[in-house]
Amino acid sequence: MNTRPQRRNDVPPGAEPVEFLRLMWRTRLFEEFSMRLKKEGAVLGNTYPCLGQEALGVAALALAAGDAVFPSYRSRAIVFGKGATVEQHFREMIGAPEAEQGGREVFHHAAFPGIGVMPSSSMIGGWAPTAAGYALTQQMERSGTVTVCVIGDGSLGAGDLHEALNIAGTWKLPFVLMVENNGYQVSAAWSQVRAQKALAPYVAPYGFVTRPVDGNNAFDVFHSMAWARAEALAGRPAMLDCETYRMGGYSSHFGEPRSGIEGELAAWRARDPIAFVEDWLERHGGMARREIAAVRAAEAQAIAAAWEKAKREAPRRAGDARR
Ligand SMILES: Cc1ncc(C[n+]2csc(CCOP(=O)(O)OP(=O)(O)O)c2C)c(N)n1
Ligand SMILES: [Mg+2]
Repeated sequence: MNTRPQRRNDVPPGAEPVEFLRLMWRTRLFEEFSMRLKKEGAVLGNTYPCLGQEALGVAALALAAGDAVFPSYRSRAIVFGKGATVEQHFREMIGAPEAEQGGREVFHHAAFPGIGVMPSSSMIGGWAPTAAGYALTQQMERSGTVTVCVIGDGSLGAGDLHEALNIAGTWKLPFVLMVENNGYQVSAAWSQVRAQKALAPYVAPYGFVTRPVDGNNAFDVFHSMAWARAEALAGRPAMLDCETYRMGGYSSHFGEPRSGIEGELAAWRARDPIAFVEDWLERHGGMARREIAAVRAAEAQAIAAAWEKAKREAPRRAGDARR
């Protein structure tokens, strides 16, 4: 069942690497910004930063508009990749009247169904059965679209994940399981909670084709999702085992619960997914360093402007964390 194609580094047809960079900076800077707002007491919602895992969002750029994504709480990049905006996120965060869920949902669970971003859950793995159900609808309606269920590797221990995978594999649903395999669940390293780091060996027997992915390489992520989508549509549910690393804390309220990680953190920092694409753009993409720096600056400016706009839209809520 396992499919192990070569990892790929070439430019995917139809994709613009500079778009990869925009998406990754948007994610990183937005999460830095929202963590700062929380620290200042300007918002209630907590952030679960995907620092170091931003390249996984590029998977959204290999999807069709009608495809659905059920994200994890650390999947901000793929939510932005599907087209959710920073403004929409700020509206959720401050409970603006125009917010998609009226601001009643914690913003890391905010869904934007119109663009295929579906609801997550506080119960890890809890959204897998819902995602499989959505894929069943897609199959019955012959919609030609797929459902991507994103989970952290810690969800392997959740029973409902296995129920969903069993049915997705048996019924050959147009279902893609994308694992943010960062090797930790909160402070527990993978070796404390499972026998093998890779999740593919656990998922393949349910009837999935699987592929190991360098989750810090945006190009590999893009190719892999294009492959997985085609497989799932052809009646072969697919699983992407994306190896990556959480370079930041667990969340804005828990901070960093891991200890003794200095060595591995330094090693993964040297593999920063944003630096990887920036180097590629300089070496192969014909961009000067100042043009590359301008991408980041433009995203930072857009985020600050979106926050100012959100505050104007809902002046009674923004800046008042007690509500
Ligand atoms: C069913 C359930 N059990 C326990 C928890 C508590 N919990 C929250 S996050 C988490 C670990 C998740 O790890 P992982 O899925 O690897 O995500 P990561 O934080 O590494 O991105 C746990 C156990 C929960 N939310 N739901
Ligand atoms: Mg994890």
